[in-house]
Amino acid sequence: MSYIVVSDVHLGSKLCNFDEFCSFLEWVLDLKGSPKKFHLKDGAVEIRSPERIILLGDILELWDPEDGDRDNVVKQCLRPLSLLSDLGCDKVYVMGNHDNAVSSYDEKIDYETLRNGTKLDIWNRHYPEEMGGMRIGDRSYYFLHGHQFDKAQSILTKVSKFLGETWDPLDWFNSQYNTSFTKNYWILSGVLSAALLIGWYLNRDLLASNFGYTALAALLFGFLIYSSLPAVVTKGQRRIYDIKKPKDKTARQILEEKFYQEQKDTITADVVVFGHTHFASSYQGEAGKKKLFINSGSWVGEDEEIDGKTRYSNTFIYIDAAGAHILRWKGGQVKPLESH
Ligand SMILES: [Mn+2]
Repeated sequence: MSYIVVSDVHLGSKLCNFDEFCSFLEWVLDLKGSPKKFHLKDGAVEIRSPERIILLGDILELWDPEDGDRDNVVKQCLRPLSLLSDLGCDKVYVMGNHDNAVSSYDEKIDYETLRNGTKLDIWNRHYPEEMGGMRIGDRSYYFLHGHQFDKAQSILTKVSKFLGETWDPLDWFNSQYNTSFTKNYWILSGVLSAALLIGWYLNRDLLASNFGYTALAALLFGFLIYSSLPAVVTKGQRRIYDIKKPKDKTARQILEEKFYQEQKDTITADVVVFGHTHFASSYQGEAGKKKLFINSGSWVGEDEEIDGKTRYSNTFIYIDAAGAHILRWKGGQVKPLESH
C-alpha cells in the first residue's frame, strides 16, 4: 500500500507553481512500471506507483485567484485534472479553507468512477472518517488540511457552527465579484455610487420631501454598491488576511505556539498529515508517546530562508508500509527531505 499526498497547490493563484506541479504529475504517471529508488541517510526508499493520491486541501484558489477572476482557476485546472484522472490510483480530495466553497460536492460526489476505473471521492473535513485513521504498514494515518489548527480561521468555524451552514465571507465576496457584470463594471459602479452619494447630499432637501426619489436613489445606490464592493474586498483581502495567517510556520511552531489545542484534539491515529502552513516539516512531542505530525508543504512561491530554516516549495509526502517521507520536486527530479 502506498500513498502520495499533496496540498496547497492553489491552482488559479498568481503564485501557483503550475508547470512544476504538472511535470510532477507526469512523473507520478511514469512511476507505473518503473519505480524509483532513493538513497536516504539510513537506508533507501523505493517509490512505487501509488494506490491512492490524497489532495489535502487548498488545491483550488477560490478566495484569491489571479486578478480575483475565477476563470483563472478553471484555466489552471484543466491540465492537472486530466493528468490526475489518468493516474491508475484512487483519488481522495479533502477540502481546505481556500477551496471550501466546493464542500457541497462532498455529498454529491461519492466514489465516482473515472474512465480508467479508478475512484474519486470528496471529503469535507478529514480522511478517513474514523479518528483512529487508517492503517498503512504498522502505523495509522489521519489526513486533514490543517486550517483546523489555525486560530485566525476558528472564527469562521464558530460562526458556521452557530448558523448550521458554512460561513465563508471571502468566498461570498469572490463569488459576487465573479459575475460578468461586476467583473466588467465594478470601477464604473464604484464611481457612480460615490457620485450618487454626493448628489444625494447636495439635493438632500429635495429628496427628503419626495419619497419616490429617495426610494429610487436608495435602490440605485444599493445596486451600485452590490456590484462594486465585492471587487474592492476581493482585491484587498489578501493584505488583510496575510497579517493574521500562520503561513510559513513549521509543524513544530504550529503545535507549540498554541495554534493547536492539544486538549481539543480527538485524533487517535499515530500520524497526522496536514498542510495549510506551506512549510514541509514534521513534529513529534516526547518520543514514543505522542503523535507524529507531518506537514506536506505547498506548490506556491520560491524556496525561502525563514528563521534559519529553509522552507521548500513544491513538496509532497510519500507513505508506504515502511514509513513516511517528505520529498521535494526540483528541476524535474525528486529529492528527499525527511523520513519517519
Ligand atoms: Mn489552507
